[in-house]
Amino acid sequence: ADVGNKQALISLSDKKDLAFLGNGLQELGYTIVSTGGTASALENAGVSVAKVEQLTCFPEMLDGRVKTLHPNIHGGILARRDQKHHMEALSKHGIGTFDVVVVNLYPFYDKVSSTGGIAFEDGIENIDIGGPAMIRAAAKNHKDVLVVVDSQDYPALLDFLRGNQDDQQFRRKLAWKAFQHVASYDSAVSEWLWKQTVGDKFPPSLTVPLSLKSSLRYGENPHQTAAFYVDKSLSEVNAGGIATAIQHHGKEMSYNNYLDADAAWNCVCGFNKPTCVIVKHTNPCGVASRDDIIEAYRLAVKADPVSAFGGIVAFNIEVDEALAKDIREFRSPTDGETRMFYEIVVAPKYSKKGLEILRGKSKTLRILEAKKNNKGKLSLRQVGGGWLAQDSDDLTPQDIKFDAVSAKAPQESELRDAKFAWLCVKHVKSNAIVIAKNDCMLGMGSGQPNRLESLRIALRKAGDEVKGAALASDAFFPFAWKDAVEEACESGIGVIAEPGGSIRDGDAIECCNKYGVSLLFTNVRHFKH
Ligand code: 93A
Repeated sequence: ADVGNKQALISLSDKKDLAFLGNGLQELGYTIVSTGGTASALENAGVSVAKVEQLTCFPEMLDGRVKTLHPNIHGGILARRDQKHHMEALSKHGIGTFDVVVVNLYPFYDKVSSTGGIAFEDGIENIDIGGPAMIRAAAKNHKDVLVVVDSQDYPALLDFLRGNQDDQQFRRKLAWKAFQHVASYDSAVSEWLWKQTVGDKFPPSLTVPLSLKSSLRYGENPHQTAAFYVDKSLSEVNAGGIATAIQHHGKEMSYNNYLDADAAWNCVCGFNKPTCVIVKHTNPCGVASRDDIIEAYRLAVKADPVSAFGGIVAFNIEVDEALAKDIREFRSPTDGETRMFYEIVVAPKYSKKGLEILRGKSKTLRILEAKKNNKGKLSLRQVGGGWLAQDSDDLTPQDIKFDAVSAKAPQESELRDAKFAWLCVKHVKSNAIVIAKNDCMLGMGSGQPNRLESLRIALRKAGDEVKGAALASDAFFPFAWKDAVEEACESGIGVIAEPGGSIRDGDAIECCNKYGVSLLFTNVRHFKH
């Protein structure tokens, strides 16, 4: 297509695919104008380019703080092509129009969240001013200026320029993305400045920079529309968690899949030994740690095979060939026949063979590779008309003292079991009870509106294995202490861990003493509503 004297303005910090873009635009007959570093990179790629200085008749000044902030640049972006006096003003001052603006910004997130952080002054220098000004100007005038902020859009841009350029939808979409890009950038700057001002104290500034990761097929139910947003305040390099997990195989992730995978991943990352966690509807229903991960996997299934069926399986170590085979072949302990079926497997790593075998398990099985969650993150929950904000619950058993308050002190193995149960109970919805022994969950009760019911469910699941096991309760036993503590003691529990702090604590201790059960107070509560 003959484009006459069309001009493109390119200024990029991230120069990924710049040669592709530059050559594409040059082939289409565009004159390219660029800032210093971008111009050099284009020249190296064999693309002819004019420097911004040639248009502004001004050198880049103040260490680059003022490069493109000039009427000869902004006039060329902002002029309304359909307004005669705008075009006359441009020609009076010898300013040419820009038809395409491609800009990405100083890598602020990556710099300020790099390990070890950076000096305050360096943070300030990484705040891009000229870039957002160009992006905003071009996005405002998107009717006549195409604005691109993401290298993934280069092919679509070139295709568009080769064809019919009247598609206002395409232009609007780019403009939307441009403002999104600048808004999330400014949020990250503001969030960082707030932290520099108040430290990690609450409340946070709550300008969490979000960007749309994907729209989802539907929400919790098929009649609800839904989408997934990622937190951009973490640099792409450092960000852990389910939002940045790589999906190697399987059906598209659903809203509920993300919730459940997140719960499983959060839980399994809390363990140091090789561990398998199985989650159903956000609750861990099987957890086991073993040096032999296959054994851990089988024990986690065995804890509650009915619930584990159709669940999410998470590991904190690599899934290798042998483990993958076991996941593929293992038959439900319920009937010894049916092969276990899962929605998702999530792990930090897969061996080549392991991945291949899991892919063969089923077409739909979602296989996720995730990085460890970042600690100290803000946790947000929506309520009608507002948001609740809190720190994430990052306490581990290492941070907690388990005070023996009963006449009988726990044996070393009982204390280990209590800590394991405690690590599990934190991830179970309140009211939460977990029964565990020998690094293995035996039963759990979750989400019941009274603790006694959760306890009964957990006891029933643990069955005969409850003898000598550890029981953890996410909060203290209140008025129903007698029923709850007594039922636990009667069932043969060896040790109980609970926060303590009830006015009836004395009764709980007395009851444990009567049965010769050890009682540990953690002084820490792990509600999860
Ligand atoms: O320091 S700035 O805020 N002042 C400006 O006038 C300006 N113009 C473009 N930063 C500015 N830029 C940014 O420079 C762009 O957003 C881009 O990220 C970067 C490209 O610089 P170079 O081409 O020299 O590598």
